[in-house]
Amino acid sequence: MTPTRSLRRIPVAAALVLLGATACSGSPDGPELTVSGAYIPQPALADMAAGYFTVSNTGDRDARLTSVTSDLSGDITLHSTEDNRMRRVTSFTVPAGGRLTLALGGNHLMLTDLEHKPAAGEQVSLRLHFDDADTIDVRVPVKPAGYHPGD
Ligand SMILES: [Cu+2]
Repeated sequence: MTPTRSLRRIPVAAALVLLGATACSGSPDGPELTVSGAYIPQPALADMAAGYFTVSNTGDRDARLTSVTSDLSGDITLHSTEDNRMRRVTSFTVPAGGRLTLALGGNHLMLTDLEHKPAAGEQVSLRLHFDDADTIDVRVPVKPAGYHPGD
């Protein structure tokens, strides 16, 4: 029964080769992040603005957005909204295979200590910092007050 035995061995050997190849392939596992749909509504006040965007994670590990920096604002904080009340949080999770959404009425950035009052049509650069992924720079358009994505 030698032929049967050797046939059975082939799949095992092939699987071991594949596992080895994956482990050495040089593309490290981890978060794979992209940012989309970013915008800042033209603020009503001169010293405070909000920011919204979506971070998608096609990687196999969660990432955490820990802070955002910008030339426009000396103080950007992360806020969640529960029962119409804002609460400052220290980070947002971008789940593996999922997304983090910052949107009107929910999670958002709060920009205070503004360099100037941003006007519709302007572009603002934001730098997103993660605890276990590279920083991401985004050019963010300032939209007219009352703008809703999809308008
Ligand atoms: Cu807020």
